[in-house]
Amino acid sequence: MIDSKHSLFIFCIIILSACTSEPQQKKSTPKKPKVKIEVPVFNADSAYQYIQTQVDFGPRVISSKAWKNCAIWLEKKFLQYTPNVQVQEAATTTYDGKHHTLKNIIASFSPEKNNRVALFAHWDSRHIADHDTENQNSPILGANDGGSGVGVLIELARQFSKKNPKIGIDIILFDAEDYGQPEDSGFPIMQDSWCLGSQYWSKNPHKQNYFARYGILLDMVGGKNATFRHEDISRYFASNVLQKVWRKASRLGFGNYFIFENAKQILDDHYYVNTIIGIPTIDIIEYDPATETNFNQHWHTHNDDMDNIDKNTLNAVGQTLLEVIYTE
Ligand code: AHN
Ligand code: ZN
Repeated sequence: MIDSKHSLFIFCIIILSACTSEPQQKKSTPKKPKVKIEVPVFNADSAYQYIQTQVDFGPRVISSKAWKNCAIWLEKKFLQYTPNVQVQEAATTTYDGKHHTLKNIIASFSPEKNNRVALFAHWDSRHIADHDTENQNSPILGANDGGSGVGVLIELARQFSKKNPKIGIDIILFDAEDYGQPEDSGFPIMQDSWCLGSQYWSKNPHKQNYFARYGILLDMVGGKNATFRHEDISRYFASNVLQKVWRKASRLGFGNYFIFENAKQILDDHYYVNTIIGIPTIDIIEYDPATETNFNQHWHTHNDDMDNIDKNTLNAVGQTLLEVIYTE
């Protein structure tokens, strides 16, 4: 029999030995070895330079000299990173009754894969400065509006060529997004006057039976202190993609750019991609609830130049996209 005095003694011995003995080996169930995914580092300097090159051509208005030269440069640039580059051409008529041949520029990575994501931007710039107080009838440089999305996507193409993502990617640069009919144009109202390149591509994708799991459109992603919100068309068609992208952004510390707030609907290329070809697509677009236009004060003015481009914003968007793509 062990009396109470002895049992206390034994208890103390056990406690003491527990305290002094070597730390016991943790018994843990064997885990799957976690493969750390290496996500490349976005280079905002290179994205910035790609915007500069576009702006140096001048305003990229359909059929202009600058537009032609920029198209050649974009095609050549993508060919440095993938052999699968297509320039899709189509006849189009703008609201002012002019006839043009638009060019959508498409770069594909791992075209044989079925698991694909599409990345979009528009590469044209607006033919007028209808929100400026001066020279409203001359075209704008569109460093942010047009140039920034393209600059980020070229840098992504460079990254894909260095390290192939697991999924297939298509980068699609739409033409004639920004040739929309202004107020008081004097021409009869034309429906669907914006986004001519994306309307054409959505009806005639570059590949038969083309499909992607989801799409991400970049529009005005280079402005200083830009904020991006959950735009309403994106929310309706692709709220899971919004969640995925915004969560990645905040985990990377870009929560000051990617705000978890809803925003009004914006008619942009993603509208036609969602409604015509049915690829769930979001728009990452600068949105300021406090301004009249909901964009920044340079929007559709001659101040949309390189002074308006901030590498920190390019980095927030570019690094977030790399994180999304390389963790798929
Ligand atoms: C309209 O203003 C109709 N849509 C905004 C889409 C846009 C214009 N993005 C760039 N420029
Ligand atoms: Zn525009």
